[in-house]
Amino acid sequence: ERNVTVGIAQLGPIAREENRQQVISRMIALLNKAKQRDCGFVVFPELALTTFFPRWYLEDENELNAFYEKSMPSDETQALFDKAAELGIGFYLGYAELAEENGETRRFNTSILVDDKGQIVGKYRKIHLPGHTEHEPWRAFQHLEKRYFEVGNLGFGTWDFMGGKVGMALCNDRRWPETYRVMALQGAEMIVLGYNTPMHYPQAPEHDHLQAFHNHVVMQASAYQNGCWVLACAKAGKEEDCDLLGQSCIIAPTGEIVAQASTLGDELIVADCDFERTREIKENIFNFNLHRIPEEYEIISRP
Ligand code: CDT
Repeated sequence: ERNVTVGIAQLGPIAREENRQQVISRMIALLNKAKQRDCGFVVFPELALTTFFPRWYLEDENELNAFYEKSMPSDETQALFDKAAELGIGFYLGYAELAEENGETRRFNTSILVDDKGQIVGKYRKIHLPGHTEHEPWRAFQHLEKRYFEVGNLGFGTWDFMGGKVGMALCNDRRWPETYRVMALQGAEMIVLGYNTPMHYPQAPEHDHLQAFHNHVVMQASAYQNGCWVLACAKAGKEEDCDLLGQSCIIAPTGEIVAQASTLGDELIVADCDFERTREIKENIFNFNLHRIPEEYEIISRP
């Protein structure tokens, strides 16, 4: 048995005016609850430290930059790292990253894995960026991820973490089968992700009522098809004027949801995840070595 007790720390809405310290105190309250329930690993959402700012067209660069982290941990985020290390809990955290690389300023939608001693052991930069680049006033709200972030340049990785092989993704990545398969081919047993998903889809509002279904259908199918645990954490509820989907969940390698949030606020859900359970699938129906026919999939990797 290779078991980790996982807590998904769903966050309710974060107001535009809420500062890092306020958000981090909410996250620390969830860490304390997680400790009471014996969690060794806690998952926070995508862009967990701020409101989902890509919903606004921001022309003032200083205003935009205020939503990004220039270092991790920083003076403001150190308290989260310290508390988690004190409690002996590892965590996944999504945040907006402002990086200097080769003398250039770069922006990424990023997540990290932090071990139970407070050390960053893995980093991922979101690859599938949804939305648009220019201001589109016809929309009820903007979704400017393609303006505010570059496509991640770190690939889909996996890390030895909490006794298993763990991979990371962010929000829109979870809708794409390639995300999971590329990690599963590197041995991933658990795929961890955070999301901010508006209930309203401006391009096809007739799909608004399907948001919750689409969220679960892609993740449950992908957990099963890759024999992986999937841990999914929402930022939920009415954030500024935008309704965000909740339904954070823990999905077993069989595709079954074993725990699900039932509010749109700050909420912890917990489940025991045994990495060995991935074998039920990986050694049988989706035994890659025995049953994949990769020579027939070549078109998938063409641009
Ligand atoms: N954050 C994020 O990636 N959200 C998208 C919204 C839908 S497309 C505008 C998602 O895939 O949930």
